[in-house]
Amino acid sequence: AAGNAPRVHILGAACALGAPHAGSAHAPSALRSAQLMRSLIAAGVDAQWVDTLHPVADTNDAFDMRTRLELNGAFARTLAKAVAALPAGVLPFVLGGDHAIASGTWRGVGRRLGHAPGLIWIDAHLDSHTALTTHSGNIHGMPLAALLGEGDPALAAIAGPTLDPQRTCVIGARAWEAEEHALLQRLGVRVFAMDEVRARGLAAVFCDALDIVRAGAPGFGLSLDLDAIEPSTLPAVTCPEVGGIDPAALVAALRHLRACEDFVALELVEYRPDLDPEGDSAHWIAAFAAAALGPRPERCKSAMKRAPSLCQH
Ligand code: 6HN
Ligand code: MN
Ligand code: MN
Ligand code: MN
Repeated sequence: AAGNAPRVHILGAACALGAPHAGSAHAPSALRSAQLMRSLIAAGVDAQWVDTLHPVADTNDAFDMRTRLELNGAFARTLAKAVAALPAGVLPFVLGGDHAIASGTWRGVGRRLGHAPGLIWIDAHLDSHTALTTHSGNIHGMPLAALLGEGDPALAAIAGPTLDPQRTCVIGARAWEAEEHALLQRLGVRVFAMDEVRARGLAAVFCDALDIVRAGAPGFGLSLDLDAIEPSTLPAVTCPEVGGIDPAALVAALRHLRACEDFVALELVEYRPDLDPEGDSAHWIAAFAAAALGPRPERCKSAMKRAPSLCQH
């Protein structure tokens, strides 16, 4: 691989205990044997699959809220520890699983940095319920609130820094309940809803998002919930919502991350291989990962630290 390519360590998080369907638990094994690794290596990414973590149970069907919180919290704690233990200098790429795993991933990333990372959360949803406001009872609707320190301690008090709402933003939201929207507003998290993405274009919104998450402290990450993408092109997700992000536009936006030396971790969640018999969704997943993780462009090295330079060409 090229000398300026980040070293990527992939961790599978084979947990669907936060979702109403168990299919996303099989995403790591499906993607590992599909074109993901080949496509990363072809893109010049120095990627190594380190481990795949498994939860103690396969489905959340039978569990009450207390048990769901404890089981998802236990998995997230294990994941946070595994992320924190990766060697210094590598870029963690966490592959879910449903989005509840994020409540562990970003605590672990914060432990590596020694402070809260900035975080771009690309999602059709806001994932900002607590156990007291949830309508569905599904834990994958809660991880962003938990990372911001809100809700039950089983999810919200995992070891590691709490996110700074001023350095957190959501892109692509189009389906939420009032309580979770009110929480993000109260905390001051910027939400680039799908209407705004459509009106201004993803590139412009993504540049604004980079400015938000890169301000104030070094180190930011991206959590990509695949249900943010338009489901007629990427249908293999647990909670599809019509009117999503164009996948080609997302590939173009993600390429900007290559020029950011302070981009420190990637998470990709909610893929359901059981809904993807032809591998069409897996093809897009490989394209997103290669776009975000590919080698840095040599000629841009001197401008790497300057976010505005990304947005003015
Ligand atoms: N996800 N707001 C809904 C709920 O069940 O609380 C949807 C959550 C979806 C979560 O896709 O990561
Ligand atoms: Mn989500
Ligand atoms: Mn979602
Ligand atoms: Mn640009």
